[in-house]
Amino acid sequence: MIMEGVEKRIQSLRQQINEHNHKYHVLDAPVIPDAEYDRLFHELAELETRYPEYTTSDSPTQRVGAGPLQQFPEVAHEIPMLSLNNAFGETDMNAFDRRVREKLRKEAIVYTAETKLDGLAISILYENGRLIRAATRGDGNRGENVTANVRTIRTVPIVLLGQDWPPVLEVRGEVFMNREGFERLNWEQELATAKLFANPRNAAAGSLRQLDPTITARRPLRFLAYGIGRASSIPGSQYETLQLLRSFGLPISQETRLVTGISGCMNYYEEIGKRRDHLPYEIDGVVFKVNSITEQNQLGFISRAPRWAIACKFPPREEITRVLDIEVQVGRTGALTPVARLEPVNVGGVTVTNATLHNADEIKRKDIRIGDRVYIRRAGDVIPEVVRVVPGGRVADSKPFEMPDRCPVCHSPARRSPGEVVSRCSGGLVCPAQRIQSILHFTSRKAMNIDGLGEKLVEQLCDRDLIQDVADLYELNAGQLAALDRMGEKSAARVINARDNSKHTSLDRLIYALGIREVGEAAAAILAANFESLESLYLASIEELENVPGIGPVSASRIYEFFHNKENRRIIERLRSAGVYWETESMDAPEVLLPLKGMTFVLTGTLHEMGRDSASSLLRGLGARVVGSVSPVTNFVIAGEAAGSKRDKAESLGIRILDEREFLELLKTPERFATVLDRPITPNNSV
Ligand code: I6G
Repeated sequence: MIMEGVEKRIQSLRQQINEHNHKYHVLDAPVIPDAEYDRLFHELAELETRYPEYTTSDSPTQRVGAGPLQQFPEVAHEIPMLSLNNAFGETDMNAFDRRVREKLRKEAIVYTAETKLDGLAISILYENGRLIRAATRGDGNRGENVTANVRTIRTVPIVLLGQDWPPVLEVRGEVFMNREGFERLNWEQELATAKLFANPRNAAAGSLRQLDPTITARRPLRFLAYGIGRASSIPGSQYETLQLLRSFGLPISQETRLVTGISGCMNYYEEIGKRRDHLPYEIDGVVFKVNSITEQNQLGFISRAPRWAIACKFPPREEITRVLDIEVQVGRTGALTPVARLEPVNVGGVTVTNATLHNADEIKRKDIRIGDRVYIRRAGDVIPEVVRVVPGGRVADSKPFEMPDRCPVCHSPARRSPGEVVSRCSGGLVCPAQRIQSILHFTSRKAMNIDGLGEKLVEQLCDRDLIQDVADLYELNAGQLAALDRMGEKSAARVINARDNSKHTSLDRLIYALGIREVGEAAAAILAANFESLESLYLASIEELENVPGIGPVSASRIYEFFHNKENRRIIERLRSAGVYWETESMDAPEVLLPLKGMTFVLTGTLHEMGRDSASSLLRGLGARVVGSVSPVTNFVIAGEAAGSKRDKAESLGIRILDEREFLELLKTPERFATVLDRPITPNNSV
């Protein structure tokens, strides 16, 4: 009698725990506090210890039951685990849909649309609602028996919920790791100085294939079911199949939809493509399946893939290649950027031979060396970057990379200001690497506005040594220009005319045209308004410059440095001698150029592209207040990498937080900061 009571209690506890497990791990919606769950679990474990005769392998206490294996036994799949044919865009999808329509003689096909996780396919066999075997796909006919490991995955039920399951049910799906679990695992691996995993897929595969299930149990593996292999009965459609699996407590993707025809498929593909980076797990495409099982049977199989399903892949965006060399490039502003020269590799349809390494800190952090095998990423139109080193492939005598302490082009000293991540050439207007860019900046519309002097022309002028610096522009004659490629007398005359018209300018335009670092249009206007002549700017001390509202300490020292460089002053004097003259009166009132006036910013964390100091001066130059702590009057918090408590505080106060990419994007048109304040920022960062 008492024993009957114990057995009943054990059964009731198991049922409650299974249901709570499902609510917690699968539905993400726990209904009892953790402490209450622990209490139920302990009570069950205690009863099973006291009455071992009632312990069964399907008890929730037995997830990690088995000891380590020597090797995984082989499993034969009664129904082979096939693969899917791939489509790489709309043309392939059209062909697939046409084949299906022709074979079924139907106008429009209803498909289920699902995400294709980047994980490992497995088969889980349930008999009478109990998990009895799990196997990897292997070669499709034979896989490895990984039952003990799959039992440790919290989202896989050991006992199915409800009573309506078919007595034999083979569930198929994907084992994977979500991004958060992957990051956490690698962090733990790093702490334990253990091998880091290159990506979530490798981490999932490595974790599932552990001979010791106690190790797998500690890994954040998850499972999503996508179909049924063997079963004593199945529903009439793929969509109903998924709903049925869900009712048994099995997790299915929340992104599953029913779509009609090719337009339905392509809309889904595009929608998921946009949200891809925001999903909690990595996917490499979407899968479309003819929804009706009768129609699936009519279509059948071709070689080793169903004719009724297709995986429509996203272009791969990460590929592996080798770093052949690391070179340092010099940009217009003198920024030294290390660039990896790569063994050519195709990333998402584009051959990549170079990738940015950003700066010395990034190289050090990722420990990228010449000869390393690396992952290359290309996201949209951005410059390809080296994401990380492939573990274990390093050549024996490789050395950490050192940034040069001189500009590789003009050999002027390279400087790195405190708080900045970028080193810069101090050569200013004399550095040939900065020449073409600085001339183009000088001629640009908002600077000297010399129409017709575009990139191709400036390149030719520099290549033929007709100009060395901006002052040489005013020495050019029409004959020299007319002799250049794709130039005639008429176009040459037009350029000369525009050049001559540019001679009459304003002080703010001239200051802006000089391309002083940290001095954009707004700062140039502020300087022109405060100093009225170039001479008084030459004479200003760093302190005086710093005291100008809108000019921060970093800009102040850049301005000071620029006007105290003899070569720069010589160029300005040559401009003057060539007839360039400027009104001291600013043409544009500075207020107009202060789009961030009245806004308060806080910068926190590491900003990789421009550094916090540069960002502050830039913001101040645009009229913003930059302060050190977050308060209810803060308008924006710019959160770089490893932003901590300031970010948290901003979150709690509901203040706009921008990451570095969003911030840089907005800086391109600073007027948009005001618009962003009025509306939420879209999750895909397309501000
Ligand atoms: O590898 C796969 C991933 C996802 C699949 C699959 C799937 O459906 C969402 N479905 C089938 C039928 C197969 N492989 C064979």
